[in-house]
Formats: sequence, structure tokens, C-alpha cells
Amino acid sequence: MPTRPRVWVSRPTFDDVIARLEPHFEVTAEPKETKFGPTELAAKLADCDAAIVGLKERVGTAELAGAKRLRIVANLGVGYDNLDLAALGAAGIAASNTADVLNESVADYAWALLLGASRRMGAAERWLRAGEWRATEFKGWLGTDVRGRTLGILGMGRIGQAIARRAQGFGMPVLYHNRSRLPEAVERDCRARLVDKGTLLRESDCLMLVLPLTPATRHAIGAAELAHMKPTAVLVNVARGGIVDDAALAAALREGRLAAAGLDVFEGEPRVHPDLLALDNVLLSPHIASATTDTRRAMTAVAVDNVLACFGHGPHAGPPPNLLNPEALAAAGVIFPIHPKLT
Ligand code: 8YV
Repeated sequence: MPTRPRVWVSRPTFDDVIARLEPHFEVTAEPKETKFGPTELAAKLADCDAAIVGLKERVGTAELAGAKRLRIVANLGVGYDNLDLAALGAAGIAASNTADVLNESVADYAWALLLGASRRMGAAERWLRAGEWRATEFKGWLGTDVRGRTLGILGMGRIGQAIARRAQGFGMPVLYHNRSRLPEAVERDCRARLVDKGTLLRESDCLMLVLPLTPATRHAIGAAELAHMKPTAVLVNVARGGIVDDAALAAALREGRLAAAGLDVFEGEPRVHPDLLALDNVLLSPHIASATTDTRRAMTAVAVDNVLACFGHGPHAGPPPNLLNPEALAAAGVIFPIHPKLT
């Protein structure tokens, strides 16, 4: 009979970071990356007091049906469109994310995609590896400079702001569109100006998407929005697949209505729309914007801290520091730290 609450970790992470749970919990960490179907996931969640999950785990009403002892789902990501917060809240289960620790790595990567797409790095490398390089033509492989061009940012949270700060080094004026205006001091720090979405689409030479995926932002960039963009513009998506209509984007890129794109996320990933795969003016990567050793370790540590806090351990004992659903838990009468029912 276990004497300590159980934590399930859905994917391999960093063992030494996860080991911080061991004095307080029975820890089961999956030894390899696995795609759990809803039934398997429900069985895993039914058998633990805390779960550390990745974006592949879609947690909703059905998956929570048998999760009678589960008290927290700690997501390994800042985005949490894989979690049904309403279902978790109704069940009195805390949800947390890994906000902030990945801002700088994701901002760096967004710039890498922008520069790589603007300078045709993916296609040039494929050409070289294919043994096509006989001579470098003076007028071959011409790309576009980003210096001095207008950077647009759709979704100006903390990652958007980190992207904006980097624009100064490239001498780029920054426009942004967001649900709400940033405080003046932040706008000044980011040298960014709020505009409506239409202006952002029309005036951006480089457009970065950094907004969360919600029902309201699905296909925020579709055929109609692409039609407003400059044919010379470059689009970068490091946010979520589904924010862009990938079929419409592929058509715009193919027909020269958009110059290039850098994409780290895709609708229905890991599947990538075949029309995108067929194009040379799009730089593609497999959802790795936060994938540096330091950042993935930090994300793991944040998830661990949230679990520890929830059960009254560690420096943050009490409400998990990255709690996503405090109102719903208060309404459900949940009080932190949690005292698990050990069976
Ligand atoms: C993923 C991300 O978490 O944080 C997010 O929202 O999309 C990424 O950092 C990462 O790919 C692990 O699944």
C-alpha cells in the first residue's frame, strides 16, 4: 500500500530534475515517448495524484472520468490548448503551465526562422547536400534583408515582447496587435506601437505569430488575412498549429502572394500539410522553438515546483505558482496545500 502520493510523468524528461519529487512522492516516469490514446491516458490519470504531461496528452472530461485522486495536471509547456480547463476546474483539479522560462529561447528561435526563411537557408542547404553546387552565381540564392524593415507581432505576451526587444539590433520598427494595449513603459522598452489587425497585416514586412490557440484564434491567419499582406512579406509561426490555415498559406506561397515563411508548428502536427512540404520558400522545423537544454530543464523544474507546491513541499508550498485555473478551484472549494487521500 503506497504511503506517498503518486506522480505520473508522461514522457522522458531530465531524471535529476524529476528526482526532486522522490522524497515526497512515488514517481513513475515513462521511459520512452508514447502517444497515449484517450483510454490509456484515462487509465494513467486514474492511478495518480499528480500528472506531469506534454502537449501530446489531451486532457478533457473523458480522460478525467476515473481520475478520482488526481489533484494537479502540470503541463510541460506555456501553451495549454491540450488541457480542458473547464473540465479540470469542475473536477477540482489544478492545472499549471511553464510560463516565462522559455521566453528567450523561443524568441531566439523565432528570429532564427525569420532570418533563415528570408535568406533561403533551408533550400540552399538542400541544394548543397544534393551535390548541386558547382559554382556560386553572383545572382544566385538572392534573399531579402530584414534590416530596417517593419516587424509585426501578432500576440504581444512575454514571448512577443522578447521578440520585439531583439528588433532593435536589426533597426526594425515594431508594430503589434494584441487583445489589450501594453503598459506604456513596456511599449517604450519594446519600441513597439499598437495597431489594428488590418494595419498589422498590411504594413508588416515580417510578421511573427505568438498568440495562444483558442477557438477565437483558430485560422487567425487564413486566405482573407494573407490577401492583405505584402507579396514581399515573410511570415513566422512559433505559436501553435491551427492559428494559420496551412492550405491557404501554401497557396499564397506557391502563387507568389507571400515571399516566404518559417514554421515551427502545424495544423494536425506531427503531420505537415503536403503542399507546404512541396515548397522551397518555406523553412520547416518540428516544434522545437523551446528546445535548448537549459530551457527544457527549466520547464521540467517549473512543472516539478508546481507539483511540490500543490502538496505543500518546496519553497512555494501552497497554490502552484503557475496555476491556470484559480477561480474554478476556489469555486470548487479547493484549498492548498492539498492533503492527498492515500489508499
Ligand atoms: C512545448 C510549446 O512545450 O511551451 C509550449 O507551449 O509549444 C513548447 O515549448 C514543447 O515542445 C514540449 O512539448
